[in-house]
Parts: sequence; C-alpha cells; structure tokens
Amino acid sequence: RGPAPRTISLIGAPLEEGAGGQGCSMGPKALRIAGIAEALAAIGHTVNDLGDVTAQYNALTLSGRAHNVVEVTGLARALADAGEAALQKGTAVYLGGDHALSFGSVAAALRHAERIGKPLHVLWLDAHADFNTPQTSESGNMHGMPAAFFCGEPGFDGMLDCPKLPARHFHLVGARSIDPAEVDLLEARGADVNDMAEIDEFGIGAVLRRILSEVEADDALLHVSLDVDFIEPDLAPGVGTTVPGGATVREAHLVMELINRSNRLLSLDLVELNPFLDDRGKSARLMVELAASGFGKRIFDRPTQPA
Ligand code: 6HN
Ligand code: MN
Ligand code: MN
Ligand code: MN
Repeated sequence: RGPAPRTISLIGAPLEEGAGGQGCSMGPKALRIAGIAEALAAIGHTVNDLGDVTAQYNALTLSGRAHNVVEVTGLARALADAGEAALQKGTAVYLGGDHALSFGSVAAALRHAERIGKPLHVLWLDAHADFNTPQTSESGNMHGMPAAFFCGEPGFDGMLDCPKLPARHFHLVGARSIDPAEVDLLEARGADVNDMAEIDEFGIGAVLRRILSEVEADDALLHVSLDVDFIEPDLAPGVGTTVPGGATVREAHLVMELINRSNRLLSLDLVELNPFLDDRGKSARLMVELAASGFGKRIFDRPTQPA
C-alpha cells in the first residue's frame, strides 16, 4: 500500500547565472536522465513534466554586489508564474538549476499559501544559509541570496512580487558554512538555524521532528529546498560549493521520509546539481532517490545491487 496519490508537476529551471561557475544549467536534463519522472510515477503519483521554463529578460539593476541580476530575475519571474499555476493542481518539483531559482519557487509557494489562507514554512537543507543581500554578499553570487529575499530583507527591489516569509518559518538544516554577515542577520531576524553540530548531538530525526511539529502546530504548508551540498561531498560530488562534514545518505533519506510522513509538502526544489562535476551520474541519482523518499517511496522498495 503506497501513499495517497498526488498530482506532481515537474518544472525545469536551467539556471546557472546565480552560481559562481557554469554547469547547473544541465541539471534539469541530468535529473530527467536519472529518472525523476519515472521514480515518482512508480510510487503511484500522476507526474506531468512541464519542461523547462523560459526566462523573460528585462533591464534591472540592484545596488551593491549582485551578478547577473537580469538573468536570475528573468528566470525567477517565469518560475514563480509557472509554479503558482502548478500549485493550483497539486505539488510542484523544481528541477534545478542553481539555488537562485528559489527566488521564484518560494515566491510561488508564498503566493499560493496566501491565496488559500495558510501559513508557509520553508525547510532549507543546505551547507549554506543563502541569506546574503547585495549589500552583504562577498561573492556577488545570487544563489547565496534567495532566503534573504523571501524573508523580506531590503536590496531586492524590482525583482518580483510575493508575500514575505516570517524568518521564524525559515528552518535551515545542515549548515556548516555561513558568512559572518549572514550569522548576524539570521540571529537578528530569529531564523531557525540548525547546524551540523546539532545534528550530531541530537540526531537529525529529533531536529526534523521538532521542525515538523511547528509546521503542524501552525497548520501550515511546507516548501523544501534541497541543495546537493547538504550531503557529504564524497557521496554527492556533483556540486560547485562542497563543504566537508555533510549529511550521510541515511540522514538525508530520513529527512525526506519524515517530510513524507508529515503530509505537509507543497513543493520541492532540487538545486545546485552540476552534472559537469558529477561522478557518473551519482549525485543526480541520489537526488532522485531522495525526492522519491519525500513522496513516499518505501525503504524496502530499494533494489539489491548485483555483485
Ligand atoms: N549555495 N555564502 C556564499 C556566498 O557566495 O554567498 C556561498 C553561497 C552558496 C550558495 O550553495 O546555494
Ligand atoms: Mn544553497
Ligand atoms: Mn549550498
Ligand atoms: Mn508560526
């Protein structure tokens, strides 16, 4: 007996201009080759692959340090509109694409939540906080900024319109590389930061159960953003921003299994996969497996590998 069937829209977001190097634009293709649609359909869900969104570019500048604002904004706007439409029919899975696509995917979730009158929580599975603004960023790379944007920090005027997320509803899990200015901002805003030390001390199950109980208590919807670099680099090498000391395969699976059990998942980002850096599709396949766990693939539905 599987989970209740859902209608899942796959939306490709071939963005790489938010990252410091090239390659993430190939991520949607790699996730499709790794079988994302088939994996979700095999659980019993209805899967509609809507293809890749097309960015629409308009002139825009931000003050401070932010590279490729026009490219990031163009993709994010298109994604927010496509995502908002998809959420009227069910669940959305965004195939990234660097993490700046979450300017758009979280905007879609916030608009949808407001429309149906429910709060939103965001679970950010990442080595990084992605809480820089053009004023604080040292790199100028916009994949390090989406969380600051949707939590309402200044500096993003003119990019796209959406309601703002209360910082207390921003749950960062797996963090181990946060810039000093981000540490100060996260603390000042009251974001929920769970670093790897807390995972080691209490176990990732306890951390997740506490977060999901807050979501439940709020009767809220949940957007999950899964950055490849959440996972230990040896296990998922296909990413440009590796930080040693990440989650194990089992820890990452448990997170996704608990998300499935919570029955709160509205939308999921699969981000930062860089196939140019991957090892024979290993990271792409792991991301697909983790997504399947988030949608109810059972632990005993895994094949035994031949010798
Ligand atoms: N990501 N904090 C660094 C920066 O450039 O702002 C790293 C950002 C990484 C972004 O992994 O999605
Ligand atoms: Mn990230
Ligand atoms: Mn990251
Ligand atoms: Mn609340």
